[in-house]
Amino acid sequence: MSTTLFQIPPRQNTIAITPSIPEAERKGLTKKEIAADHPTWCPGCGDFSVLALYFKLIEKRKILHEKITTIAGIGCSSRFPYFVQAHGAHFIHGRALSFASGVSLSRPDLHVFAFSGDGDAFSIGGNHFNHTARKNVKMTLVVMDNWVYGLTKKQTSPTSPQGFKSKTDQWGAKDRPINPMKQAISAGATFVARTTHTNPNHVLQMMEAAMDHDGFSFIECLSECVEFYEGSFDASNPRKGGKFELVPEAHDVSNELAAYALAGEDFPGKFGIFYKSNRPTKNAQEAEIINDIRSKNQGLKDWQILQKSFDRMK
Ligand SMILES: Cc1ncc(C[n+]2csc(CCOP(=O)(O)OP(=O)(O)O)c2C)c(N)n1
Ligand code: SF4
Ligand SMILES: [Mg+2]
Repeated sequence: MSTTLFQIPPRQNTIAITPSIPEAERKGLTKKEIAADHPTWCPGCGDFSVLALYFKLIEKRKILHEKITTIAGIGCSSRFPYFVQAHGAHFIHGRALSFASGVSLSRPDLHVFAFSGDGDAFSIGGNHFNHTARKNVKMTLVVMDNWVYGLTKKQTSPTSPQGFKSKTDQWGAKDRPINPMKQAISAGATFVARTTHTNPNHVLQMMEAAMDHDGFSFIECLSECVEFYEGSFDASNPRKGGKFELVPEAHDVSNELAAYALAGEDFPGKFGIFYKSNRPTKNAQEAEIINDIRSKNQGLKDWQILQKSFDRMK
């Protein structure tokens, strides 16, 4: 009798990318090639600007198609990966960072970008935010902060200011909002920056700096929800009579306390890089452990090494 039924067929799903042109000579992607479906955001939503600048970043830095991945949770802002014609995932609410951590640790050659809303990142995903930051997993997280739950039509979010009237706080929000910059610094993020969708050059500058950072880089990007919180960021927009002020040149980005003090300024505060440090990444630390174990177990396949450690635990 044939045993074919019980044999595992060879893997069919491994795609070997063997471009005929050497990598250095390949042209980067154009916006036209990377822009996917028509974004379904409301006209005027700040998220359009963040998406356009992400395209610009990919174009400017000539990032190849197979070298970038775009990951998000759930929310208006988290629809982001739908609109990018490249590898990525629109994942579970609040879980973008756990998914992105897996991608980053298993594929260190990729630029991993995660996009979240204030609810996705700091309510349901608050736990993952803290742990990804403290572990310093290499990736860039852009939180498109609109101070409200947009997708579910106006509930109070963790960044909504006190007094904000929403469907969950009809008489005005009472809870003290979290400060994303303070939270990122204290949780251990090694790159912490702030920008706003109304200043495209600055958004691009922050994205580039974040991408070049070896570690968990976090950007809070103010991104107005014109439908449920119109005018929220006018005070930071010179075209609406507000002021956009950069982090002072004298600011020492390696000084955690100075960064914390900047984060504590009243709105609209400052924009730019608040904090940056070079703590070892989770990626580097894991790679070291893996290489060490492999070298002590030469001749064994990875699964045999794993089996050996399980056997030891019996
Ligand atoms: C487990 C789970 N809980 C709740 C929801 C409902 N939900 C979808 S998006 C969202 C909040 C979105 O707010 P935010 O992350 O700020 O994104 P925005 O829409 O404002 O960009 C909520 C509560 C859900 N989809 N899944
Ligand atoms: S509801 Fe708000 S956040 Fe959502 S697409 Fe519309 S303007 Fe943007
Ligand atoms: Mg929001």
